[in-house]
Amino acid sequence: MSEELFNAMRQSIIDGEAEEAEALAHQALEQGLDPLEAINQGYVAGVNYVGAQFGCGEMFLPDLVLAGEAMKAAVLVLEPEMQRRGTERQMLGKVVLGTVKGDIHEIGKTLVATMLSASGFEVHDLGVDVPVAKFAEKAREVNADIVGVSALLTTTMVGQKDVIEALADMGLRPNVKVMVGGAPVTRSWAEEIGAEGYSEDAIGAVAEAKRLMGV
Ligand code: B1M
Repeated sequence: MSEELFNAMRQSIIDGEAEEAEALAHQALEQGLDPLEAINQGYVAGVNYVGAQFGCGEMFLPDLVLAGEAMKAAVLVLEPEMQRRGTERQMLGKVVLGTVKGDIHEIGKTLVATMLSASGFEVHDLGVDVPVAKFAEKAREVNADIVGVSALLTTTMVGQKDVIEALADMGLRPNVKVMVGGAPVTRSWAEEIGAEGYSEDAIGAVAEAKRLMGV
């Protein structure tokens, strides 16, 4: 039953049908499905397919745009339930989070924000295309424990290194820890630039943030 729903979710992203993606998200909630499971097994399978087809020239930018819009519509429906299911309510730490300058990919970053906040972190989401200095300024303003930097493009990954340098210039390192992530980001890149945290997905980001807080 849920297999059928996951397939329909995947297809709604491939077709770029935001209304259909949204309706299926409501259906998943009515059936009591885990919202994160719906995202990972349904919708993400769709964006991965579109991304791969785009990568080999079989799909084009408008397809990518529509897939992104459909994915956003579904996540918007599922987010409140993800928040509600967050069980830990004590404040685990403060996280400033954003996607680097020059990069407008927001879906993965927003999922990470939702999962962190559902798990008890106070999250300050700066959005996308965030200038390097803004990460550091916000970290100082809110007395952040962790700065999370997302990058989805090979060309913008270097912005993660720039954020670490900006934090150091403001004298916030090593107290403020840095976590990086995003599709092209690897653990070895994180180590190379001196980021203490890395995760390949939103669930792992929560575990990693807890590790950095020593909880
Ligand atoms: Co873009 N795009 N895109 N795109 N896009 C990719 C990333 C790409 C891999 C597609 C491809 O070629 N196969 C490719 C990048 C290649 C590269 O550099 N390695 C690409 C490209 C080239 C581009 C443009 C340059 C296309 C163009 O204009 N010619 C352009 C760049 C725009 C810019 O940013 N300046 C562009 C634009 C777009 C859209 C705007 C159309 C749209 C985004 C819409 C939006 O976000 N509102 C879009 C989309 C949808 C994608 C794909 C298809 C899907 C991304 C996504 O949402 N994934 C993507 C292909 C792919 O990834 N398969 C692609 C689902 C999401 C849940 O996963 O974002 O990976 P993800 O996040 C995960 C993990 O990475 C991790 O956890 C998340 C949840 O599990 N994670 C973290 C993310 N951040 C983290 C932070 C952490 C920890 C974990 O700690 C802080």
